[in-house]
Amino acid sequence: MLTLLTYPAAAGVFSLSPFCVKAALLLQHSGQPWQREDVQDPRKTRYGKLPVLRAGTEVIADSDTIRAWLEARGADFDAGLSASQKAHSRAVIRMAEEHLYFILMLDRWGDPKVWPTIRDTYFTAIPPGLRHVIAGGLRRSVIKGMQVQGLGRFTPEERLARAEQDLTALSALLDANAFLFGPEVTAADLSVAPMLDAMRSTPVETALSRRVGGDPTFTAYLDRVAAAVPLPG
Ligand SMILES: N[C@@H](CCC(=O)N[C@@H](CS)C(=O)NCC(=O)O)C(=O)O
Repeated sequence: MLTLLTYPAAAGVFSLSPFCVKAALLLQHSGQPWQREDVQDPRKTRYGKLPVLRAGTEVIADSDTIRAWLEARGADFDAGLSASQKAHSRAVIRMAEEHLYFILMLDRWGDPKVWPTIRDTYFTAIPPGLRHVIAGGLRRSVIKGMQVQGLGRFTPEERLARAEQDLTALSALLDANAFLFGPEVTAADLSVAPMLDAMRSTPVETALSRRVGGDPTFTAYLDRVAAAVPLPG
C-alpha cells in the first residue's frame, strides 16, 4: 500500500496544500491503492516540504517526482494527447505551480488581515502562545522569499492583475473543453484544479478567493474534476 504524507484536511479541502491535493489526485487517478498519513512538520523530509510518497522502503519527495514515479509504473496521465498538447500542458502546469501558487501564498501569508486566520488554521498542533512565535518566524521567511522571488514586490492589486492573465488563459482552455486538454482529465487538470480550489478556499474571503469562487466556469470545472477523480473522505 502506498502512503501519501500530506498536510491535514482543513477548510473543506483534502489539504490546504494544493501540491498535497495534486499528489492525492495523481494517486487516485493512477488506480493504485493508497492511504493518507497526516504530517504537521515537514522539516525531516528530503526537501523540507510535503507531499512525500512512501512506497515500501522507497521515499519519493515532490509532487512532480511522484507523478514521474507513477508514470514509470504504468500510469499515463496524458493519454491521447499529442506531443504538442503535452508540451502545452507542461507550460500550463508550470504557470499554475510557479506563478499562481506564489500569488496564492501571498494572498494567504502576506495580508495582515488574512494571516491570523491562516496561522490558526495551519498551526493548530502548536499551542497558541508558542504558535505566534513559530508561525510568525515562518511568515517572515515566506515574505522574505517572496521578495527574492519578486511577486512580493508587487502591490496586491498588481498581483491580482497578473493572476487575471493566467485565469483568463485557463478560462479560454475551458471554453473549448470540459477539461483543460479535452474531454478527459489529464495531468494539467490534476495540477490546475487544486490551485484554483485552494484560491477559492482560503479561509478568509479575499479579492482572489472571490474572483475564483465567483467564476461559473471555474466552479463547474472544479465540480467536474471532483466527480471524475473523487478523493476519499
Ligand atoms: N515543488 C513541490 C512544492 C511543494 C510545496 O511547496 N509544499 C509546501 C506546501 S504547499 C510546503 O511543504 N512548504 C513547507 C516549507 O516550505 O517549509 C511539489 O511539487 O511537491
